[in-house]
Amino acid sequence: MLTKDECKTALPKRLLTLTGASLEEASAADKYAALASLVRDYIGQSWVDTTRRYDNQRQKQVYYFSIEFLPGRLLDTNLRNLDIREVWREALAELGIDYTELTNAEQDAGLGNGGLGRLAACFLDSLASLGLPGHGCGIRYTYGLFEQAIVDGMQVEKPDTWLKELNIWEYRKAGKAVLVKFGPPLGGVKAVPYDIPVIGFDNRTVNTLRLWSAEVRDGFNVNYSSFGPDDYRKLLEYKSWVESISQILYPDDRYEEGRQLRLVQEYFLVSAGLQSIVRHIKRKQGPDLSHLADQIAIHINDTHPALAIPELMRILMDEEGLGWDKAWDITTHTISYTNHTVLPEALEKWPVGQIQSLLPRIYEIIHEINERFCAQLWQRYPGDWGRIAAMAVIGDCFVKMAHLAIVGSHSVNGVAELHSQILQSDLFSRFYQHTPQKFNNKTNGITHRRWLLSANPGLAGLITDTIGPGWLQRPNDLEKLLPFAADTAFQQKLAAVKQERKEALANYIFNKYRLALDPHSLFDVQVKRIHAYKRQLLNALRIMELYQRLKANPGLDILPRTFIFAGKAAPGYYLAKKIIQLIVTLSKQINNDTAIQDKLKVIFLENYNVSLAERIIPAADISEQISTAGKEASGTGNMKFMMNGAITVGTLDGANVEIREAVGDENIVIFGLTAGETAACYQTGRCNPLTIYNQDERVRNCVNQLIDGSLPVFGDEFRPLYDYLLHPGGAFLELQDFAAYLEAQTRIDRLFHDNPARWQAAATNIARSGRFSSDRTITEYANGIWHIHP
Ligand code: GPQ
Repeated sequence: MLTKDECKTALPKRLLTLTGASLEEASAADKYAALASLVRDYIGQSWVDTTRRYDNQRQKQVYYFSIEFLPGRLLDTNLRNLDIREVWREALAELGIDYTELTNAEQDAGLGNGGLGRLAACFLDSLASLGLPGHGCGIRYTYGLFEQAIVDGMQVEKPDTWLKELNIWEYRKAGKAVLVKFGPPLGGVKAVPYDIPVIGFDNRTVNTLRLWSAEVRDGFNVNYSSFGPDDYRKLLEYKSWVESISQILYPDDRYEEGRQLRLVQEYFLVSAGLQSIVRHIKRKQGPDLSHLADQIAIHINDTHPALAIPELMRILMDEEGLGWDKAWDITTHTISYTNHTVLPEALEKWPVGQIQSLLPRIYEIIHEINERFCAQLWQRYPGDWGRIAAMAVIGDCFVKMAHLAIVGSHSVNGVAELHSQILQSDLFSRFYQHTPQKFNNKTNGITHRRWLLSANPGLAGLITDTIGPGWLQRPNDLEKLLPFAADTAFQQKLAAVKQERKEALANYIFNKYRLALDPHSLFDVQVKRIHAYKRQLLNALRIMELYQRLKANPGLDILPRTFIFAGKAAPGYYLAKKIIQLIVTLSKQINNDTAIQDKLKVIFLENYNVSLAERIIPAADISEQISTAGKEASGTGNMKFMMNGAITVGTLDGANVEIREAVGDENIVIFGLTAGETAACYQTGRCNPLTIYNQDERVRNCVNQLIDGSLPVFGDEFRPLYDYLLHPGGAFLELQDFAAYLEAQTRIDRLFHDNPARWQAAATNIARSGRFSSDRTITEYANGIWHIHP
């Protein structure tokens, strides 16, 4: 066990060797680097041991393939999981170093856009913490998701230079590089793995997140001086092409543009990942791959890694000499697939010509998969051309990646009950009829270690004082809080913890934006990617309505509210950027209006990322989860808020449905059309927003403000939002749900007026949040799909 004195001597030493700085001169970033580097030493042995244990026991291992991983900062989590956080805190304090300042000096690892990438990070944490043999496989982007700044009310993007400083957590494994064969005549790209340890919670397990970086292949530099100028130019072109592959994360959330470089990234990831896995298995367990599906499982996080299917076929046939049937049997039993959305613009399809020219052999295999699949369908549904065309992997000159993923895997799951039902009854209904046994649900989860223990230490402490520490290992034990939910003393402590988090956030906001918030107002929060279907616009409209009402009647009896927004818009997503501009405009208008006596404030926080989420979520009173029913596959922010005692105002969408089941109707505020009703709206086209605009004066007043000059902007800035809202059939039913949303807000007001009921609801939310721990989710994947064991 590490002693405090050892820590106190080790840090200044390491600081000196690593950064050349003394304790007095060193910056917070230097001190962070020194401590992280010591932690890195500390886990080395457990990491090697874990790998050896898996290999020696020939354990089945899962590889989670994902184009995004969004872990955020790692130092605090790692210290905690290794159970050396307290000793280090004390040692640092005695050295005169502030622990929080040091850990906050770490750059976020932001290699993801939002929910999908953050889910992958939560899953890795749970795999390691449950002692399960499971690893991540992704891309080491030189630039992660852009940094967002708000300038003149508008989003501007700046590059995320997270690798500018040395990345302490990664180990470059040059000896484990593989060659990915594709591209222009100079052919072949070297894929170099960078391994990041994934440390389990207090269990000596260290798994691996392997991120691949593209480099010019070996021998590239040899002899080029003897080349003619044209050859030299070609070489430089090749070099810059290669380096572009792992350069940048595509910032388009749930939207696929069909860009060639993205396809290159997808193939690069799966080819490098599969080659290294196959090589490892052969080295450790011999050359016979006919039992591969019992040795490993490969999971594809959405369809971005779906080329794993033809690539594994290629390896098994072309490199290992297996025949089609055997290779197909192995491939389909190895691979499983999760769908994360039903939005049509997010469903990947690649033009045949694009795949064919970049990856001729892979295309051949996809073509053959399609031929055989269609022949099978023809046997089963003779003459049913319509059905076969709708299910084909290749159609209209496109390769449909979801179809490829379903056909080539043994398991297909959605990420919440409602979402999985929609997949079965709607989006993939024909596939469900054809192979119902493949389909299942795995409701998402979040790691309670980061989102409660670490983000909200005050609340975690209160919980442990009340029910003991068992919930850390068994999150369902949080239910032991239920008997305390109505207990006045407990409620007061809960209120005090929330107040403390709100004050901390208010301080942060004041220091950064010079805006003073009332920490006793209700913090009403919507933080997530900006997207039409998530309906930040609906939230903005009701703020406009409330503001008007308050101006008309300054004596109105409302609880003061602070509306907090944060989230990035895809750089090319015009409407989403307009929504940000509207929110910022409202904040200017409302925050400066003395007539309403500080009863309302609006703020848009820049550059939402994991570490900002860790500040905001514990401070929230109200969690806005208001997507159009049927459109949000699950949502995971909803779970983080609930676990921190916020009350959800939400539609019956995604995992909100299950949150309501868990907490009961009196502890959540549900409103709006159901998924069945929104589907009917879209189908019949009978939900014309104009009808509502004409009927409801409140709707008309708010929508008109977008164009009638009442907002403090020059010109017709918000006409596009106005047109969007009134366009028949186009919008996400904002106006259809508007009245219900206002009514939901009065219910929330009523609940928050009644202090005991409000804190009972908060406590119940926390107590029932255990089932949304990713430990539960991962246990279900491990038992139901991957068949792996601790
Ligand atoms: N999700 Cl397809 C993303 O964050 N990005 C994507 O490209 C796609 C889905 C989200 C989805 O919208 C949320 O409802 C889920 O909770 C989340 O994935 C994780 O499953």
